[in-house]
Amino acid sequence: MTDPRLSELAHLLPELKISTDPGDLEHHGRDWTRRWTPEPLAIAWPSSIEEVQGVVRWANAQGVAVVPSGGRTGLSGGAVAANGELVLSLDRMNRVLGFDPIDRTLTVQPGIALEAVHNAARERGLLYPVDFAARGSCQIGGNIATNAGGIRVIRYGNTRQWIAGLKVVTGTGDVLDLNRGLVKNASGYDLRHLVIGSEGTLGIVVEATLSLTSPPPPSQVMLLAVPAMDALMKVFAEARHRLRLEAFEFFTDRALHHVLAHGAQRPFDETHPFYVVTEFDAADERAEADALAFFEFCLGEGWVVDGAISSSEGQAAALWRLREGITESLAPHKPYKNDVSVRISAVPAFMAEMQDLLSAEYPHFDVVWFGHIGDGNLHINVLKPADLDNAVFVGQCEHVTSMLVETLARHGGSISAEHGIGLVKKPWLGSVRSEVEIALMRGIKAVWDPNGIMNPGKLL
Ligand code: 2HG
Ligand code: ZN
Repeated sequence: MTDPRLSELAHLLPELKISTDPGDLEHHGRDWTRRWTPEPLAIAWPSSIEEVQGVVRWANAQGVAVVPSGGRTGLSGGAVAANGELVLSLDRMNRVLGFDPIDRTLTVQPGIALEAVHNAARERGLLYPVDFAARGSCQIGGNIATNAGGIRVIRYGNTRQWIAGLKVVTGTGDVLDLNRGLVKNASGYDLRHLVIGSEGTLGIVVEATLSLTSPPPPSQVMLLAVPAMDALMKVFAEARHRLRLEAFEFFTDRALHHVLAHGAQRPFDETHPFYVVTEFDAADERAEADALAFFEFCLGEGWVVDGAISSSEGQAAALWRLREGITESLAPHKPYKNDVSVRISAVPAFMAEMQDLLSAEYPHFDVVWFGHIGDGNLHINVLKPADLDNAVFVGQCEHVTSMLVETLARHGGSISAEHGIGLVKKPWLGSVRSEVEIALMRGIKAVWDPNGIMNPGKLL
């Protein structure tokens, strides 16, 4: 350890695992964004709350910035360390600490993978319902820090809804024990909710008590081919009316093109402008008959032109793969990602306006739309043309983002629906938050983290 600051840290916390190995710095210094070159000072892997606290106190004393680091599956640069920060990895704090069947809560350390939380809940006959494609790699601490959403928000809401208690080490190194699993607690500002979605800028989540719920009845998955966006919204309204939805997602023909090129199986002989993947309760024959009646009704109205329904878990997984495989299939094309939201009813007008702007200004771009349309949350990935210089591409994409911002403003939407602000969307925070709001956010940060060591440069 040649850096005297790190020698001091090793001296203060002799059990703390620290690395300055170039491979570790490279690996842990970035998330799924690839725009910044990782340059952390070191990586530290605490294994207890006391060690996290010790690191934060050391960081304050030494003036070293700390980047909290989970599964690093984020898409907004929230876990990038490109300025000599200490990356504080929660990988070693990955255990289930307790379960209470009366409270129906699971208490976990922050470094546990979302999928392990799902499994732990299932083993106890219950469900932790927040879910998305990165479930195997992302960690619950990161889910909380970003208030992660995903594919079942339509039924269960965002991560925020499932956090009954939080232990947090603040930027001053204090440990807070927030809400302690209480269902009711009318005692002033709910600091737990301030931490949820704060992107590591206020403190580090070191323990979470998660609410669990009853597992849903058996479900079915339906894939629908849809000729137009207006029709898709009618399908959505009808589905919400007739079925008990778990998910309602969409993607375009361009998205399907890339997933198929990546090895997924073609669902229909013909191609169609839009596709819907929807999952709904199908507990008995009556529910299955309702689903069929819904499909036939949509077909009769001309809102849907083809469809497939799962009759086994394998088929359900294959249909989901068409939607969940999109991000991975786009990755080789170095996509510039946007994650926006508008009111559900505003989706068709918003999309049409954006598509007009894009085809007028950037007709050569392959723009892939998909996402959680049942939440009004659209992912817009612009793929880099192979022959275009990367810096020029990023510049043009930032212009696309400005066009998005203007169009979103007309529709009262948001430039970040579920991926957070991080580094990527920071220049546009002012498009969704007023000056007064941002000043309040800065004031809050100054209280929680007076030396500005917690994930500096992200969000604010
Ligand atoms: C999803 O919904 C994720 O699949 C990733 O939020 C979206 O890759 C993206 O743009
Ligand atoms: Zn998403």
